[in-house]
Amino acid sequence: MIATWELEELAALASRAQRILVSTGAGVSAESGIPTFRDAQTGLWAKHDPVMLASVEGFRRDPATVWRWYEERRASMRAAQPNPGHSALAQWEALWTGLGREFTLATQNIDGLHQRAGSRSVIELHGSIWEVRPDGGGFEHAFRLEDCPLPSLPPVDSGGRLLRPNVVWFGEMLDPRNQGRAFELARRCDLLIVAGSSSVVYPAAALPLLALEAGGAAVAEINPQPTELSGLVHYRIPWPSGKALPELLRRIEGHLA
Ligand code: BV8
Repeated sequence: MIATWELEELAALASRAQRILVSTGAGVSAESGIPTFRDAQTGLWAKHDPVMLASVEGFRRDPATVWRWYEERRASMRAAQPNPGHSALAQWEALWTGLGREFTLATQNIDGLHQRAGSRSVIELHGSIWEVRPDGGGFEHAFRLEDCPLPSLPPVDSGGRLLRPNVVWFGEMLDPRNQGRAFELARRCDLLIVAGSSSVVYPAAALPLLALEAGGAAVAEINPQPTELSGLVHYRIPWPSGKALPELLRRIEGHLA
């Protein structure tokens, strides 16, 4: 199987990497039972119009409906468990930290499953479904609100101000601290892996392009389906991340032994 040969080459290279950036999308949480956005049958966007729901306009127009959608997702994310792909990334980070090397995760996912699996160095590019902030307030006003179900929809703060999910909606800028750090890591890394992303949504999708442009990194993609990025990467592992990541880590450990 071609993937095994590429996996072995990637593992040998990864075992020598000093600064790793892994960029994850909804596909990494798919094996935890959380629907991705694009899968036609189960995709979130198949049933809803993301611009209607994951946008400021949609929220301002009907905050209760948007909150019902987020409440539904909070419940399914709360019930979900990290899968072997999440665990392998957490173990890999611990291994690299122990070796005095750098390992950072930049995720488009808002479910918090990377942190529940034990990952520490996580940049939540699109925010967190477990955080809220006053509508109109900046990222610095965010705070955790993990009650599930929420006491009232839409939730308000003690001053009666409407609260919104602390996520990045379409047409909104990312938290510049997160975007700046992820972009800087993409330019400096010597290995960038994109796992479980259709690489369609920007600026997150720019990370592998920045690494390729900087010229110092090997770039790999883990995705059962081809994407816009597939033709540009050095390694492509067409496996589910729950299978590819543990197998990759096992081979890396073999090279380090
Ligand atoms: C911004 C949080 C400045 C909310 C999300 C035209 C061209 C280029 C860009 C634009 C454009 N027009 C507008 C834009 C900008 C826009 C954008 O990129 N649009 C796209 C659709 C073209 N971006 C923005 O608006 C961003 N802000 O740019 O600000 C600006 C301002 C104004 C105007 C212009 C620019 C903000 C984007 C953030 C939106 N928020 N989420 C919430 O979740 O509720 S996006 C959301 O969808 C996710 O966070 C994620 O980013 C995206 C879905 O992507 P994926 O995670 O990749 O998931 P997807 O379902 O697509 O793919 C899953 C993949 O997994 C598949 O490939 C599948 O094969 C694979 N898979 C499945 N199972 C597995 C698997 N892989 C491995 N293992 C498995 N088991």
